[in-house]
Amino acid sequence: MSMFRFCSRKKVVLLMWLVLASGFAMGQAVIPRPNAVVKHEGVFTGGNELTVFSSNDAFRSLIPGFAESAQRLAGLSVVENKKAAVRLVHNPKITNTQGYRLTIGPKEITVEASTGQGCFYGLQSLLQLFVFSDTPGEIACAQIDDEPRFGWRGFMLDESRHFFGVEEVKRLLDQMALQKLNVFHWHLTDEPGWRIEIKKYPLLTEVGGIGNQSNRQAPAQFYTQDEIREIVAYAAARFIEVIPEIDMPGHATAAVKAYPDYSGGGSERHPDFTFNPGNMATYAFLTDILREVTTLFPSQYIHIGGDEVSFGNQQWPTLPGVKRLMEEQGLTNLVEVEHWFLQQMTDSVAALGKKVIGWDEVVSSGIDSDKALTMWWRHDKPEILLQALEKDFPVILCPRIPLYFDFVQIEEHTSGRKWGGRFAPVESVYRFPSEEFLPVSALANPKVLGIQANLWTETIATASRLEFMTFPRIAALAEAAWTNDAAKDYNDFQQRIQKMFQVYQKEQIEYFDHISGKDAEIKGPQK
Ligand code: TNX
Repeated sequence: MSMFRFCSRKKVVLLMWLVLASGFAMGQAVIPRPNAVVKHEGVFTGGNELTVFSSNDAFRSLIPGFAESAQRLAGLSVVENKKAAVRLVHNPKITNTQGYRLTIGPKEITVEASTGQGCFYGLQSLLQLFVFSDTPGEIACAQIDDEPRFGWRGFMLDESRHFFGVEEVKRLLDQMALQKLNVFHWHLTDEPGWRIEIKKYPLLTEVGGIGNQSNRQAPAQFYTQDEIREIVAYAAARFIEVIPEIDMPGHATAAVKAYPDYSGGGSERHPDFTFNPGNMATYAFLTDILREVTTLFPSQYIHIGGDEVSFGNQQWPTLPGVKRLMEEQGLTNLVEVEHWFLQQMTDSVAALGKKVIGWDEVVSSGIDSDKALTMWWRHDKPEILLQALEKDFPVILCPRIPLYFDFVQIEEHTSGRKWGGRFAPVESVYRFPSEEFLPVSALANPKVLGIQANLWTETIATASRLEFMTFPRIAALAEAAWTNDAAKDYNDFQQRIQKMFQVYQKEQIEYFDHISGKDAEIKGPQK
């Protein structure tokens, strides 16, 4: 009897613990996990209708977007009403421009922030609480004080290798916004295709837009300038900055297919891979292009690539213009020519009033770190990251391992990359950044502005495949970018992500269920 009683008490304790734990998880079913949550007694019960109000114009302008998402994801109808349950309040004391305070009382909810962006993030947290609630319209009382670990929380999409189009990009932006990601880096030019309309050089898209990684003859696909503006505005409404990348002097194949005068040749594997750095007209051509690009993107940055030039600069020494340039400038090898090219283009970009972003190859190019930012991608070269920081470059961390989403997610996946047997499981994305992936001294360096995942699409031909490679790793990325180590907890994330799977299902987003590990097909959808 007493033994039985002991057992049952143990069971009761266990049960209570489970209820508390699930309540705790429920109260915080937000991704990325907020940095500080204090739970209060009681629940807010609003039913199916939620009234919202703000006397601040910037905050008020966020209500329609919130209403649309709340309807779609939580079945809540949001109406603006002066006597509102949810109030959006301007609070200048919240010093982090991306931070917010969300207070949930039994009758009233307030979102406080000092900027529209902070308010938007408070609303995303609130939205998720409603979406994940088991009883519609009901959420636990709490106070959440939250701000991001990193100001830059990015995602890159390569649309040169394969093109996905406006609707898919908007779907991605929606998901980024829900998880508080705020930079969309758009890789628009590369070997297979040029994807951005440039009025002054129409052949870039008419000719350069033809083909993709799977089919060299595919009809031209690209974004018109109107479509670019539409995407930039769509992103801006979600506090996402769009940064275009026009890759140079390598990865230029599509451009020089359209305008062969500017070709610097290539290699057997990468024919016509480069722009000609010895032709002075190349600089005017590229500057014209960048000038048009700057009119489309309000970002202070333009990404000019700068990566992997050695894949196709073998013909440079044979070009008369390059020989002349080397003589005149006293350049002794091809790397110096490449650096000279990058210096010219950095100055062009500076003259256009923008800053350059370059892949980590630019760190040793002699460009001025005041005019540039670099993205550390070569995970096997930690010394380059340290050099970048020593030279005072602002840095974004996006090392292949674990932040390249064209790498597979589990050993058994076969379509996608591996590097010396390594790949990019959800958990490793979640653990980033840590000593496991980069030198300790870089971890706490304020020059590191943020982190980013990059989705290269050589092996990704369709939207469903794109989504399969992106979800749920993008959620792990968002938490890695937003949440401080003290509040990060992978086991807890594993609980919350299952709620997020329901959102993916609702939105018909293809995703990899890394928890059950089961897929319709273990390789993931090929189409
Ligand atoms: C390296 S990252 C590249 C891309 C490829 C990618 C494939 C970088 C700057 N260059 O051109 O698509 O690897 O993982």
